[in-house]
Amino acid sequence: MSVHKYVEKVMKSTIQSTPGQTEFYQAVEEVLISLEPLLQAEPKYDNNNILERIVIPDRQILFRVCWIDDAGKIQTNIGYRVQFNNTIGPYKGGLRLHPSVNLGIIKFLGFEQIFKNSLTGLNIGGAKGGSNFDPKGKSDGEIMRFCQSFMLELSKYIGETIDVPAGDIGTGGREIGYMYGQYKRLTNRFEGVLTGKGLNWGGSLARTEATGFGSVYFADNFLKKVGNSLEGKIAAVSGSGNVAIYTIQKLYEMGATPVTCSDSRGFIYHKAGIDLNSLKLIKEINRASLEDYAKMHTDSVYVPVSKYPEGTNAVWATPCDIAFPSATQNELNLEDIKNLHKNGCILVNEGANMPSTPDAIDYMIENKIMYSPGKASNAGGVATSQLEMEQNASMGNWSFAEVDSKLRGIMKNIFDLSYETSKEFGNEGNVMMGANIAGFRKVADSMIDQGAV
Ligand code: NDP
Ligand code: 2IT
Repeated sequence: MSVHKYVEKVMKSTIQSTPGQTEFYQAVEEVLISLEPLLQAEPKYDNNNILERIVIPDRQILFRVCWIDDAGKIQTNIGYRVQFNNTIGPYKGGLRLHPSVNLGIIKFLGFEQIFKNSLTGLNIGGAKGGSNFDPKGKSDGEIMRFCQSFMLELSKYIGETIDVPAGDIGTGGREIGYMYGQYKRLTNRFEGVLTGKGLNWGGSLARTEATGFGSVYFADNFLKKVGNSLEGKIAAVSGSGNVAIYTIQKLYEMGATPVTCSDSRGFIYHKAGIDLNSLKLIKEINRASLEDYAKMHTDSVYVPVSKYPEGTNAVWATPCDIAFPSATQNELNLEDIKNLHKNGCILVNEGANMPSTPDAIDYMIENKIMYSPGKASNAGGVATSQLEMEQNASMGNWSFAEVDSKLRGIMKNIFDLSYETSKEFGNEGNVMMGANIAGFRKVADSMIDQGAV
């Protein structure tokens, strides 16, 4: 069988056996197609049934989460943890709290996480979890009761050497705190079972900043490779959460000017550059809408989502040199990349997971727009989570500078590995292909070593 037929066969059986999981198919298809040159060169992956095995999670856990709202009424959500692959280390990956969460979304994220975690060079396996709970508009008490109920069930399946969850959309320091408190109460164990913890109780300096900082370090490596730099660049950033905020902060530190940010309700264009303090105040402290930003900065423009042209994201119609999609999946489509290209954008560096649609990715590859795939460029978050686990295991605390310098080194290694692997397979500069092959190869070879499991 040709490798293309092999990939088609695995895709077909995945779709048949897991109906309705659109985002999961999208993630699987991107990886499998880009593996074809490796599969061609190395029949051992086909011989060992690796593709068939790697698209099926080790296990998926689905549970009911009941919690009491402020009016005393019982509310019900669905909780998930998909433990995808622990061949190279304990399961590791975030928890997403968003009304759009379903099994297909958690599976796409868990699948991506296998290869991302492999690329970090650290011993961590892939997992993801979350719930369709919507944290927006909830009181602290409601958030706490949800998190406690969620952990009541999740605690049965996790542990510092088993599975170590962390933050993702809707799960930040506050939620990790409530979940950690509940885990400790249930198990009587103070252990590094979650990452993104508070600094007083086992958290790591620089974990909050790590995904955004790491994303910018990755972009810096890519630009340097082609004799360019971040200095003087105009950057379009989407999102205004954890990843976007620290992307914006690091872009300034490296001489670029971020001029946009967005949330689910609208976007801000601020030609003078996004004011970081206002953004942190609105999002990290007040948990408010970006509309407040336009009130604080009258020279900025706020456009609500309802005013966007059909099928496009207004952030990507902004003139810029470099783009950092840092909100959510499929937020940058073909129309958007054409707009970016027309306006002279040379690099799309993904902070979010799978933010570019498949046709947008094809367009970037065909038109030689530099493209940093999220599983490589946003890996700084999970890599620093592993550094948090290391500190917990040794009961130690490292300085901000020490963690940040390790993060920089890890991002350089991920870039170099992805780039060199693209070269090895005759597609120099196709970092997506390089990252997929390099991330896969380590896990697949380890699966072969460990036999039929
Ligand atoms: P946050 O919850 O802190 O922020 C998410 C941001 O994206 C918010 O501005 C949110 O707007 C916006 N957003 C979320 N969902 C949608 C949607 N459906 N449509 C439009 N806007 C949306 O999450 P993070 O910053 O942590 O995560 C952002 C992305 O980065 C995700 O793809 C995540 O998987 C990925 N990521 C996160 C890592 C981490 O360490 N946190 C590590 C690696 C990747 P609003 O507030 O209005 O909902
Ligand atoms: O998508 C991701 O890599 C994360 N949300 C971070 C996971 C982690 O374990 O730190």
